[in-house]
Amino acid sequence: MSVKIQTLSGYFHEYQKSVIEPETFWDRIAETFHWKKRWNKTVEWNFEEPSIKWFLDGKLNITENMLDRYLFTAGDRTAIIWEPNEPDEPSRHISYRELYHMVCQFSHVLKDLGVGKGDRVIIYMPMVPEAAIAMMACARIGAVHSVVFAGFSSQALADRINDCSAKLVLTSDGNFRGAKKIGVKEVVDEALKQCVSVEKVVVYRRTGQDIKMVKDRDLWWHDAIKGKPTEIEAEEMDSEDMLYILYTSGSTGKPKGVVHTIGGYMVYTHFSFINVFQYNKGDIYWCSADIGWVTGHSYIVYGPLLAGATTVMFEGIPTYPHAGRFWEVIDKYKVNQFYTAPTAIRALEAFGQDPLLPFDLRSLKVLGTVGEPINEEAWHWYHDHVGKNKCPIVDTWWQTETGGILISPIASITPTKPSYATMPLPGIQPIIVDNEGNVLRGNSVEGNLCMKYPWPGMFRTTYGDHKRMHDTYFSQFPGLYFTGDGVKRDEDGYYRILGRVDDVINVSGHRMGTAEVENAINEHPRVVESAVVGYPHEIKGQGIYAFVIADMTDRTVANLTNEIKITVNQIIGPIAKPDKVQIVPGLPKTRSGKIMRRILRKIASGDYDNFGDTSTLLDPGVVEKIIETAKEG
Ligand code: 7RM
Repeated sequence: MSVKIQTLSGYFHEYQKSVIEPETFWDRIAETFHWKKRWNKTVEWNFEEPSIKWFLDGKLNITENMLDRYLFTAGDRTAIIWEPNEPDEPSRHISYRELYHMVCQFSHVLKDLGVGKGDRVIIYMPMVPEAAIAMMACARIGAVHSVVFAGFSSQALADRINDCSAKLVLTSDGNFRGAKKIGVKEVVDEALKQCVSVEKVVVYRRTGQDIKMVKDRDLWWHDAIKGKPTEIEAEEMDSEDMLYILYTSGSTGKPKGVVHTIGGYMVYTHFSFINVFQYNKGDIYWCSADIGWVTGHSYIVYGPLLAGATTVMFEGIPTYPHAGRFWEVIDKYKVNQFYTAPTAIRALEAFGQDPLLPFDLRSLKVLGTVGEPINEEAWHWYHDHVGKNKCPIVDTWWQTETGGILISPIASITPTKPSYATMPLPGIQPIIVDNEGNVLRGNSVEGNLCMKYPWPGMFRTTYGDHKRMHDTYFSQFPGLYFTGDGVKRDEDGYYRILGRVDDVINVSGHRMGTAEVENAINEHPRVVESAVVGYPHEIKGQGIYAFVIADMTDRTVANLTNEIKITVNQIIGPIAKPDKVQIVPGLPKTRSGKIMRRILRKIASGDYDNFGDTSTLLDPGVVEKIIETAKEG
């Protein structure tokens, strides 16, 4: 048994141990896994380069700890329950034994297609069990997966394929999402026009729609697995070998490939999963995220399957065919732990309580939230109407880079407080610094959230560009990992995440770099310059507001703003489409040419006065003009 916290004093006790003797603390947890060879050293690190290594020289295969481990003791236990988009379509229950065989079989497919240890495989698939199977098959043979959210455009997909020189793409014909049927393979075809590294494409049939199969390049999933053996030796991997790359947005440039390695990620996702959710054997756990995001990686696939859990995978959306769909699924499978995002909670809250009435939701024990700060109103609605006042809410703060949850209540153990992520998990050492890097000690302080000690699940590099990792996260406050979030530690020592302090905006829990959206807008031939900011949005948390200088010849404002939205949609995908585009005569720039985003953020949020010090503005008149058109709507 791993370390599982049972009481509040137990939490404080483990926390103390983890800070005083981190190596002993993590050794004890790591020892509960199956290693082909034990590690020689627990951790070796410095946050200057940075260089982070855990469980050095340990040899293992993560899938042996997810599949083989449960084969004989719990082979018949359900590993994955898959709920399709359409409630009438049959669901799928996949046992640990079946999952093991499916993963082994697909591992053979990968090998036979020439994929080997260290090769990169892109997974651009809808929410079907085969996507998780593909991830594990990669891990089984030592290949590195990079899942790309199936809502991203062909350009975004091509950028990711090229950044990691992937050899293989796994995809599907199409994707069912609500009332829509979306082409997926056609996006891959378009992307691959720009990618030379890809040799083969394997296509999982989901919608049955017509697609084009390219000769000698494309093959069907069901043909590929035919006759393949259902056993395969798990490749012996080093703790610090790459497990996966996941692209995420930052404040500058193109998305970065966040790299996670095997040993530490395994230990941390398992540890955080069983503790935060207080998962017990036999529980049914459901995380409604998409596997294209880190939450899907750590808390649909890796964490739960490492724990021998039953994990629900949902293909659909919260509002199809009706706004009670989530509650219907919870009752259908008697879900015990449910994990979703504030944006989904707010969207469902808008439908009132009627959609909840037909469902009893009595199976629920724990409710989780992740992705963005949860407002108090949404917290209470979730707590009162979904949890019926008897389920603790775990407000879990973490990031793609952290690999797993760092600050969160432990369900039923940590007293909760609406909108607070509460306290760090054992092994996590947060520190708050002001903008000059001074450490803010004690309680009732507010500043930049950093970490001063590594934890096993943290990322190791940004793919192909280690300097970028240093510059982005380890240079602003030397010796610390800077998260990019602002935080308050209140009078009780509880942490409340205040949101990003950099140019990253959080739209429905999805991270977007404002620079990334600006670059896409600037691709429109009429656009001269643009500035993008976030503004408060009732459902999405933040909406995207674009201020654009453009050549208006033969265009109406309506035409042009619409074209700009379409451009972003094509270049990045629907999640990046600006909610508002305002054509402006100029941008508020300082004499040194820097855009004063602070002013634009105020205007975007509908606040038109008190801009503070604007003395450095080159042309203060431009602000008045922007406000004038903003008011016109
Ligand atoms: C897991 C995930 C990370 C950013 C992070 C925060 C925000 C995430 C919470 C939160 C307040 C939370 N990974 N964030 N969880 N803010 N409370 N419980 O979301 O890489 O996509 O985003 O999301 O700003 O830095 S992510």
